[in-house]
Amino acid sequence: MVNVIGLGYIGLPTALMMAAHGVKVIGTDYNKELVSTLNAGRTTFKEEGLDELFEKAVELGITFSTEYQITDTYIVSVPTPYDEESKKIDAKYVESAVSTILEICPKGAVIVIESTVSPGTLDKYVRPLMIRKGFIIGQDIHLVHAPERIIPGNMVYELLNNNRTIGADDKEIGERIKKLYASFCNGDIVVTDIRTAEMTKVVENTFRDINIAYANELAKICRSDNMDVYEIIRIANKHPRVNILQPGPGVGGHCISVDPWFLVGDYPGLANIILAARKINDSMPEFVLERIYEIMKEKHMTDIGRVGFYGLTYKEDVDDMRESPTLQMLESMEKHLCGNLVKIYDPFITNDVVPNQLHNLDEFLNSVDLVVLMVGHSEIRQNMDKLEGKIVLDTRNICDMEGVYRL
Ligand code: SAJ
Repeated sequence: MVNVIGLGYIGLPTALMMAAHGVKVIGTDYNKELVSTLNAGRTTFKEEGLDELFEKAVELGITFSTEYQITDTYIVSVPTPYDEESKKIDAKYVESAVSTILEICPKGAVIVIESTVSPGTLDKYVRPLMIRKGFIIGQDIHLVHAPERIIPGNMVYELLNNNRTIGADDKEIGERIKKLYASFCNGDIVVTDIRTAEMTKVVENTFRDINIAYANELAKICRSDNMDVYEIIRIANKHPRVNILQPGPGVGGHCISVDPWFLVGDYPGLANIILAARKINDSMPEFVLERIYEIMKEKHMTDIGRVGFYGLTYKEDVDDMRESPTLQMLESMEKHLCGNLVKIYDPFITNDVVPNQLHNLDEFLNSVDLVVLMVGHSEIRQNMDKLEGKIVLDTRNICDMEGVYRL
């Protein structure tokens, strides 16, 4: 039996996927409300294919609890934030999960850490916990790192098909855990050591952050000299070895905007491109605000209350708002005392989280003159005609209406 600890954006789909493929799984989370929602037969966030997977997993016997279970395999999938000041990982959730497991686990149990961690975290924070409690690692307890790689918006497909990395001290244990993941994963599963697995995961997300930063920097350069960045990227990408990503209003989500900081925090002075990329991506919400003020001036608009932000989530067709560029813009506007004036709408956010949030697309559009497209949800892509007659700032390059403003 596998006890999955942490039933968030990664832990829940992973637990369901294993259960749907015949593994006996109990999912544990300290959040009572979340556990009772799952036990009442409802998923806790929206994701393509998740409800179907949930049904299958429940049919095959998955259960959810707030209690840790006595079993031989644990998968830990808890948040790993970074400390804003030191830029280093804050491993408190991993430490607390591992400590609780150590209270109850039988001799020889395997603890698999799925959460993304900075290189060296398991050595620095997890092993000492085990040693302090008198466990002999490799005998009484085994440690594995199996970082997740699934992308929100396509999680179910990617769980089934992505290649994976498993880091273990002991090859035999690594192979055992590989077998567990192979119960559902069709991709290649590479077994390596823990340190390499930790570093590889962070390096992957950093690669994407740097590439997005390049696109964002190009957007700024092209804007300064009145060139069309999208056309330039489109043509450049016809080169067989060029694949530039898309500029946008900033990098949100809890992965790409966080993980590169681990390298900056741990290798100050060495992580130079990485730091520059982070700064460029973090500057994008402010760049969008500047574009808004420029457009308002050009259109002789004086009432910020007639500006509307379409999209609160960090990217399209997900309901996750963590590190969302829209929230960052609102925060910055609050400092200038106008953050509570703009209208906001997002079809994926049904509860009120910010002032002036509307819950209907037509009502939202009727209440504004300038629409800032912050997120390219399918809803707006399918309703572009509703933007006719509006001034539009399209930060995602999804609207081909005449006269639309872009980054
Ligand atoms: N973005 C752009 N331009 C682009 C691509 C993305 O501005 O061309 C923005 C998005 O709008 C979003 C942010 O970047 O705000 C990040 O989105 P994403 O779709 O690139 O990635 P995430 O954060 O949803 O998921 C990433 C993935 N990592 C990589 O692709 C290397 C995923 O595979 C990881 O599992 C996930 O991080 C994670 O949990 O670590």
